[in-house]
Amino acid sequence: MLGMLGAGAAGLAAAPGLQRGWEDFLAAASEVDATGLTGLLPNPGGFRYYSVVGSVPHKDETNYALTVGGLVERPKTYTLDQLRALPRTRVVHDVECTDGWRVEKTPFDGVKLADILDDAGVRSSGAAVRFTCFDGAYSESLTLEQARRPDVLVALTMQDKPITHAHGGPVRLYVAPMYFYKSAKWLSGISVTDKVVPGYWEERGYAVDGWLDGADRRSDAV
Ligand SMILES: Nc1nc2c(c(=O)[nH]1)N[C@H]1C(S)=C(S)[C@@H](COP(=O)(O)O)O[C@H]1N2
Ligand SMILES: [Mo]
Repeated sequence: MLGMLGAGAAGLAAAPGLQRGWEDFLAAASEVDATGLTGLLPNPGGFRYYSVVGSVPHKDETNYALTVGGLVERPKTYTLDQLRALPRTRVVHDVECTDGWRVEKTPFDGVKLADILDDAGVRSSGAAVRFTCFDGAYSESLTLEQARRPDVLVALTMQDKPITHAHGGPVRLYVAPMYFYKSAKWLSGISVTDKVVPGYWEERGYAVDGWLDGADRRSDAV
């Protein structure tokens, strides 16, 4: 671990312009950090980077795809350009992880999940939504009522910049009123189901309803 930190610091000193390299390094260090040492590094904006797998393929406009299926009338696959062309919504909310860190007033921008569900036409048997990721491991879930909130986004930007690979780009889910584990990174699949299928951390003890303290749980709340 210390070897990795040293190599990263040396790389930064040699090439201070390589922001993306530094972010990827921090992401990798954060994933294997059993010591908390990466918390001492200049972590951009107060975020930690999480992944449940060691490496995730990079995707961009040439190979990204978001598949929408399950209990819908019109299954569909979006390219990144198609997603970017849809009407956008900006949500500013505090991000909070169950590990205790938070980043206040973080802007996210993207397509309302509700719009994507409406485009697909949810069947009357649909009651929940399951999200899958191109890391090949993570998954998440929401009830249909939660999924239709106006503050739940298929996000394309974070802090008004394209979502970086380390933060789950090019496309991640953003569920503003819930703990950040609900905001699946590297989003690749949206499937309407007849009941909630617990996600990766939910199978390991996290609450399926990940409401933040003080969240307004009414379905039309923003
Ligand atoms: N695909 C995927 N999405 C994920 C996770 C993950 O490990 N893999 N971790 C979750 C958790 S617990 C948190 S706190 C946030 C962290 O997002 P960040 O790495 O952009 O800070 O992503 C959430 N979404
Ligand atoms: Mo988290």
